[in-house]
Amino acid sequence: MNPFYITTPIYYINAKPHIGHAYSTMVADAIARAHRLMGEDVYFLTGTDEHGQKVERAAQKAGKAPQQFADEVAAAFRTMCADLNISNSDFIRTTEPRHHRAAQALWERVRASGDIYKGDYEGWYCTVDEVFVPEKQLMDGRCPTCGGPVERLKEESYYFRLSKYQKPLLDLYASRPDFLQPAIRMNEIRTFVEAGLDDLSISRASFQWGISVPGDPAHVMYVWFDALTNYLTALGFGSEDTSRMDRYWPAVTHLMGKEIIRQHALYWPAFLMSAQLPLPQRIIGHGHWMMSGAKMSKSIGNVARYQDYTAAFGVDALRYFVMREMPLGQDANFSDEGVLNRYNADLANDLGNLVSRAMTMIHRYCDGVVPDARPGDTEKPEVALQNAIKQTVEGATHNFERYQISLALQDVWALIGHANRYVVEREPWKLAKQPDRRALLETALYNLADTVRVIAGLIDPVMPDTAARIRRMLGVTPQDWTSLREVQLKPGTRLGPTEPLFPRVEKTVEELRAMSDSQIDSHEGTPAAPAPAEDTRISIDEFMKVELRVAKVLEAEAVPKSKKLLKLKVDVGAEQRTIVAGIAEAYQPEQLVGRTVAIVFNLKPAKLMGIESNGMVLAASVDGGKPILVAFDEPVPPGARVR
Ligand code: ME8
Repeated sequence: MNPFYITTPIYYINAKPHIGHAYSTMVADAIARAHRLMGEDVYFLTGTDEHGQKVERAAQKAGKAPQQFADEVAAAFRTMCADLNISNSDFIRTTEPRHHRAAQALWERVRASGDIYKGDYEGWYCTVDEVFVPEKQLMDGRCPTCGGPVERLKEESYYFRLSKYQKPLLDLYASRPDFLQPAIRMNEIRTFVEAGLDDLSISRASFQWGISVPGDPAHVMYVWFDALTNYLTALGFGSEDTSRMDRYWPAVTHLMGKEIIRQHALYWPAFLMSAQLPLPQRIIGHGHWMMSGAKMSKSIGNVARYQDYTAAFGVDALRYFVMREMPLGQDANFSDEGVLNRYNADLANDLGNLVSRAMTMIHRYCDGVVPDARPGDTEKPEVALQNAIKQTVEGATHNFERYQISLALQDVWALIGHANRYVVEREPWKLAKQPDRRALLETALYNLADTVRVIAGLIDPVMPDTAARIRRMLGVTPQDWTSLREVQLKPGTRLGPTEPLFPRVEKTVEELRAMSDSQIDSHEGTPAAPAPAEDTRISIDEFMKVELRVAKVLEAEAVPKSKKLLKLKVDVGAEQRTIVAGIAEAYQPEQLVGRTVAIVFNLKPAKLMGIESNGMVLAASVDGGKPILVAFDEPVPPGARVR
């Protein structure tokens, strides 16, 4: 079996995990699971990065000793892995003795190569990113990466001869163009290295929370030297047992957010070259989840918590959303509307309906036993479906190999769409009423069941629990991808009991938010350090992007089966619109007709309970109370801008 080693970044423990950390971990998990299905011997590492000034300060703020603080927050990351069904082989913490040994062993090897010397560092440091920032890179006196404040350092420091590795690094990038993906990142890093490299300060003497420099305990290692080594520690580097090192190094894929590519694609290979160790096979930098127009970040505090989404939609739905929504390398927007829409459209409608139809009809028309495909197989719709299955297996597995999970899911959803259309085309419920067409009915149901089997196999890395549930309903066991197409469903297989996969969520985004607000407290096991006070105010330009306008309610009616929603027809001056508002508990429809309200005019349309809503009515929300509509002091004509 081919060895395949996949890593996530190890996360800083200055605050609890958010969707960004959950994302990298879920993607790495899907990649690990896909490679297991490809028949490879997978080792999958994640963990926590626990040293450095940022963590030391967060612990101080929380009034705790760093180790105690680290233990508490690291536990939240470990819990995240369990919560999200992550199949990691190991969870590494940089405060563990095995890691101290490994980092010191790497330091010794680098020193033995003559690449470490002592000097004085004077310059700027960003504690949020734990990076030294050259004066010329400052932006308005702040960190160019996170925009946070930098501080002046003047201390004795050990240096790594990074400058010596400029040429070897450029040779590496030239000889292995797929070393770093996507390609755009490779271009950036190459340009950066071409501009020349300064030696890198790799120790700090002004604080304590780190791994001591061998032979000089007044210094702790620069946290990135320490952190990057974790990828070797987990394989037993620096210990007696080198079996995992021999097996999995360097068959490694390092996955991370694009903001830490420099450390991985530049520092890390340079350290490894110096230590005379083989270089990683591949580095993949993914994009950022944005929220409210900025990168979701614990330092800024604009974060979404994975727990709110797994509670409302389930773990697999969150895994599906993030992996479908963010194409490799690109940024994507995280929004409640996005999650809700994808859940109802892709999971409840497309996938859920297909599986439920296939199962229900086999139970109903064939006593719950998979029928045999009969003559009729050669008819056009059957051939087209067979071809679609073949293409999807090839396309999706190829996309998984290229780490293009979003594209792989698109492939699978195209097949789901095809199968749903096949049902409509064959109309098995009509065939069931015509005994002379029994053979075609059985063929259609066999084909559907077999398509569902393939779909379960292909979604397995992203939605392992759903795949297992579908297999239980189908009465089959897991299959390697190598046999997914050749080994088909056996006629005569007895189905298991049918269960609903993704019941539609009929709640509005506002209702879901209200639910998650009330749950937040129960998730706060150990208190995280408060995020450093950052300026989250927006500029007038940003505010002006939101078009608030006056509207007059022309009609109002209750939305059937919803306690909270009202459907409004409003006059906004130049046009009339339908808006669905979550105010039914506070207002009767007849109270609203003729009333003037304020709305968000340029909101993208959203479907609520099947009704397209074009805008949002503004209301005050008081904790635990009902919404109170915004009103105007004097009559204002519909369409007037509010600013
Ligand atoms: O950088 N969108 O740790 P960290 C997508 N300890 N991914 C995000 C994200 C977002 N908005 N925010 C965070 C560190 N991530 C170092 C790493 S590795 C040897 C040391 C994910 O806690 C993404 O993977 O700041 C990003 O690279 C990582 O969390 C940063 O986590």
